[in-house]
Amino acid sequence: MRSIQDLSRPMSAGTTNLRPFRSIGVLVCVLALASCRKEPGSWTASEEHPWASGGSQTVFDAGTGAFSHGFPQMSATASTLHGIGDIQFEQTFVSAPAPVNPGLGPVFNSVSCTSCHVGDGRGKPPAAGEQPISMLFRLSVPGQDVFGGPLPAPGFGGQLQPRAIFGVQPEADVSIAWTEEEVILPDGGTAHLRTPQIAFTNAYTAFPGDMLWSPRVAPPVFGLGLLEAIAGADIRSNADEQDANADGISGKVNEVWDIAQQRTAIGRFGWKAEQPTLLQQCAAAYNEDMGVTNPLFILESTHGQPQYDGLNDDVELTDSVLHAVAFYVRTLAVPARRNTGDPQVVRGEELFSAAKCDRCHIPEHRTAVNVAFPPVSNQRIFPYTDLLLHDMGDALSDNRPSYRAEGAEWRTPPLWGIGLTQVVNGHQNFLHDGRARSLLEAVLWHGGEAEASAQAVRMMTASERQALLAFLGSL
Ligand code: HEC
Ligand code: HEC
Ligand SMILES: [Ca+2]
Ligand SMILES: [Ca+2]
Ligand SMILES: [Ca+2]
Repeated sequence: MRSIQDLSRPMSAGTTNLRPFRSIGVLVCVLALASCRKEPGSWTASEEHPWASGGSQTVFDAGTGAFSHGFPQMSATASTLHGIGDIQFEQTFVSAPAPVNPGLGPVFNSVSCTSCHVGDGRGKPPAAGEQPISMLFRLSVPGQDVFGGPLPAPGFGGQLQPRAIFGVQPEADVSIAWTEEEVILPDGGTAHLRTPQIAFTNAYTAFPGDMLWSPRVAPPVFGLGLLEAIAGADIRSNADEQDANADGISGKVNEVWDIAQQRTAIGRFGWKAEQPTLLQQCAAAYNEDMGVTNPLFILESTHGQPQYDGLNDDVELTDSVLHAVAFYVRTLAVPARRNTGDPQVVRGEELFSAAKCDRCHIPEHRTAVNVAFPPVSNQRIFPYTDLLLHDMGDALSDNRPSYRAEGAEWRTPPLWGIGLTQVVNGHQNFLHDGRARSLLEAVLWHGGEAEASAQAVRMMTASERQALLAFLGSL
């Protein structure tokens, strides 16, 4: 693989206001030191290219493996650990006792990380008549636990596991039916938006009458180490909970419980930013999605429920495997943008900004200086997210609060790499429940704080919409 240092790719005309840095970079630095922001450390030429979505951890692969590359810039030791985590990410777990990867279940969603995060990319809702594989349902009942998190549903806990090991009952089956409505755009174009109707059947015991649930498809897992490396203060600086600047957008930080640190921390990961760190996100996945206990979650997800086996045995995953897997996702590189010089893409980027998409999908961040882990330190990245929660309107609400996130609030998902979804995952199902079947449908679902943005897209001419989509496709 080529690293970006080897490349001097042409910048697209007018893609950003940084263009002068390339052509007359040195001169600009001399004339306007302030705008060069040389501290801390200095920028390399390659860093100044907005197609380098992951800074120096950008890779050049627009094929099926686009999301699966390790950081191109890390030590040999780090690469080795990444490789160990890679293997673990693909391991299939089986029920205990077994010589290899025991501990699956008693109830579970899937047998390996990669079965949901296929190609390190995203999952999708099940086809008609099928059970979900790469989609899961969080459960709770109204109220909050001692940390402000959701209250587990009696008998079912915090997540529905529709599969179980031999001799144990799956918690329930899931059925999803879709209703579809036609949307007619002002220029005469049409789109079809489908809404899921979710039902749980064959429950192993009665559901609590007031149960709340939240559908989630597996999001892509690349680039996350760079998002983890954004300073908390930077995330907070974009929050505007009371909408003080009156632009209709009021991002808010989720504050969640960090188990390892035993304190409240900024939530960054998952569709509602409910996990503070990649370590905890991965540990929770082992525990809830696969039924594998580990050093952060020592109790089976069935603890306290009728199907709990009552054994207080050793945890089923070692600390070193857990850390290797977390390191693996922390060090997955970001694919470079494509076609940044295409005039349609350039026009689309202007429209993205004009429609105020960039207020939430904030294009650019600089990661904090991190002496302990230089590969993520001081990187100029283009993730297109603020990692904040936004009210997206009733139509997208799951009506299930979690920590500070209300039912209609979701974390702005990063858009980097989104144009490669079809190539990597063979589908274009977007949004938290995968209801959108194209980038346009995803945008048309935007409501709440993003209603004005969606309206701007509806009002666009067909060629403007094509340009916006071409831009999204270039990410
Ligand atoms: C049953 C499918 C499934 C399995 C198995 C699964 N995940 Fe996930 N993963 C998800 C879903 C769904 C989410 C979003 C969760 C949420 O919003 O709360 C997610 C989120 C994540 C995220 C955060 C992504 C982001 O953008 O914030 C990481 C990292 C992750 N999973 C890693 C793993 C690892 C490691 C494993 C294996 C130990 C694993 N997952 C197993 C479905 C799965
Ligand atoms: C108020 C903040 C906000 C604004 C403004 C906004 N978005 Fe979003 N966007 C979000 C959130 C939050 C989601 C996730 C919603 C969900 O999953 O239900 C999202 C989801 C998306 C997705 C799907 C991402 C995925 O991983 O599934 C795309 C594509 C997208 N937005 C593009 C746009 C475009 C284009 C615009 C401008 C026309 C825009 N957004 C404006 C917050 C915003
Ligand atoms: Ca287990
Ligand atoms: Ca459960
Ligand atoms: Ca605001």
